[in-house]
Amino acid sequence: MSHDKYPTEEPAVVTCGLPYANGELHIGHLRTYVGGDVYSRALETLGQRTAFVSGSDMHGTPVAVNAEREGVSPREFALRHHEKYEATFPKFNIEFDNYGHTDDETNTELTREIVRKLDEEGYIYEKEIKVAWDPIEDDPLPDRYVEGTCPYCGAHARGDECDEGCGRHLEPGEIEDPTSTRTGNPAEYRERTHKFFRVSDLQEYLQGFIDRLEGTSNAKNQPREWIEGELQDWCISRDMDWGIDYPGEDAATEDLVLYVWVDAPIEYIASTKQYTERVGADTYDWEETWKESGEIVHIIGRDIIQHHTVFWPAMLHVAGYNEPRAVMASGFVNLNGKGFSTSRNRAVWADDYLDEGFDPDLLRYYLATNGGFQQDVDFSWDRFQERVNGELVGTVGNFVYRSLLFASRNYDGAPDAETSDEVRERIEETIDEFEAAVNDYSLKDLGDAATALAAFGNEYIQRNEPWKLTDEDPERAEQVIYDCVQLSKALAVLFEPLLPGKAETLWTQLGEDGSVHDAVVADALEAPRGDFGEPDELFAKIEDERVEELNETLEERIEAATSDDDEADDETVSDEEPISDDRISFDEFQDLDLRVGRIESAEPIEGADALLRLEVDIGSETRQIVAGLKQLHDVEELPGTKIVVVANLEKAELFGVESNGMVLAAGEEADLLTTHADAEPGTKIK
Ligand code: B3M
Ligand code: ZN
Repeated sequence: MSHDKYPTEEPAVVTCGLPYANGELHIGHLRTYVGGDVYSRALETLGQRTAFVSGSDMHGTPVAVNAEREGVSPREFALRHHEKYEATFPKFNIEFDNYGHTDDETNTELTREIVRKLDEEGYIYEKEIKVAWDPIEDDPLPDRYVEGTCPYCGAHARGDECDEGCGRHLEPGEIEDPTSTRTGNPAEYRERTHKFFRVSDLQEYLQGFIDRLEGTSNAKNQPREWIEGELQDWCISRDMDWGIDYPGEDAATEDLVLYVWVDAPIEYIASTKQYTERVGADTYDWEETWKESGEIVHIIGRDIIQHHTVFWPAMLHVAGYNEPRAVMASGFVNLNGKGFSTSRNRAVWADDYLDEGFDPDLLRYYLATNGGFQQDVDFSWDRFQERVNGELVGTVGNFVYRSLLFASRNYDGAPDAETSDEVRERIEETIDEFEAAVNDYSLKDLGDAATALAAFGNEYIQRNEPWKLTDEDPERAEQVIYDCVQLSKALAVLFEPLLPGKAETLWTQLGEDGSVHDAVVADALEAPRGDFGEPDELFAKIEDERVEELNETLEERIEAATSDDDEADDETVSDEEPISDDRISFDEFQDLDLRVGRIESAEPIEGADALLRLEVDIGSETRQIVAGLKQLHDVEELPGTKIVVVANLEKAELFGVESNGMVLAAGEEADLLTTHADAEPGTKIK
């Protein structure tokens, strides 16, 4: 790997996090895959040799649990979803050079080879640990077979991941109050021998790695807390049937499979290897990329940063592979401010979008540029319409259509002229912006650069009014229109990563040879080829009635999902924690200093998914308090809210931020406690 600016001399590989082969794809999932496709196309447009790979994640409890619910074998279940994904991605112009899956031979062999290597290097050891067990069924309960309370933040969590709270990876045995997700039985812990990867020995290496890492700031900053704190070793085996058998013959490993997070990222390598096997090492050599000097760029969702910046580079390093150059971690896509929910049908499904007959490029544009890559974005059909009609129809489509129509009607194509200095310089500037966007890992900047060039085109044609010049000054008219054709050609090249289908259509309309997918940035300045006929409009306006219909369908769905939520809440009433039998004395109660407070300000804490830093007025002073409210409240609405604070709680430090007190809230949704008359901040509660 180099840290030279792109394009570099080395081959690059762009990977996308592997989707678990366990359900339908919704447009929230697509953000990562669109992002990866755009980024890899943009690298190629810069002239970087690039492979774009991914595959389906077939193993682990996310697949096994769902297969069991359906009563089919995990392999059959996973393959069915794998095939569906493989067919769906191209419908969004997401074109992997190789899309494999983790259960195939290439990945299985490579995984075993890498694990053996970790062992040979002395990084694997055995340890007896406690694992969750269903005592009634006498079954082990790895990962998603168990749920309970996160020991770090107290949120409800899955066995291997605090998915609703702090986002941490949880080791077997860590989750508190475990119950089986299969039977609802309370789980117990049993002693079992498992295999561990000595990540704790790699602290120094990982610190250097994280300093070198490029990509989005969340991926570069969030891991510091894990790497600089006490690094835990990582349990890499599981008591399960479904997965890659733990390599080795000894009795201790006989019933073990590898933890899914071992073989999943190895698929990045295996998939690249399969690509080489197909096209030949002269075209693309996977070993050069992974073992020598390639630029490895991982594109993932922000919930799996730890796996890609701690466990994965640790494995690569010990196994003698190259390290990732960059990790781009995307935010989530929300619906009306709340996350998509696959199980509750609270989603816009990939198939729904296609069934509506919308062009895939419109969604690509929206997902890739509707905010910074690492920000959470809200999906709404209104915003979708606004951006399509404003930017794609109004700016881009409008400019190229009027330019090509004028050119074809008056000159049967590009007139005889040369590009003016003004237009050449403006295109050069856009190429520089395009290159800077790739080097900054910013898809939004990439889109903004190209859209701004189209806006310039509109302004240019309006300012020069060629329709007035055809009679008055025909030569000048030819010049202006030639410039517009040149700008259109540049737009085809520079929009290709974001809008591959539309860019190809425009390329054909321009009468250019070959495919715009093979064009590089320098082609944006090459002379247009010449003849072409009347164009069709590239984009069509989305009408208000259409949006109303789409909103109605979506609202009905969200309402249904919400009433499911309510039902689910009703169910939990019976699971309510029993009232404690341990009575406390009035004096003990008096020890609590509860005060009325007023939130003055609320801001997120870098790296913490759930936490907010609050400034709270408690009368005599303003306190800094850290509270897990981020995902449950509208952060901007919080200032001004009256709350109840435990003022004499011991100070604590969360994510490096001191918390001086505690905010009281009820239940999973953190319903904030307040007063109902006008008690002032500082008033004691008794
Ligand atoms: N399948 C988790 C996820 O879908 C996992 C990613 C693997 S990437 C190597 O978020
Ligand atoms: Zn947690």
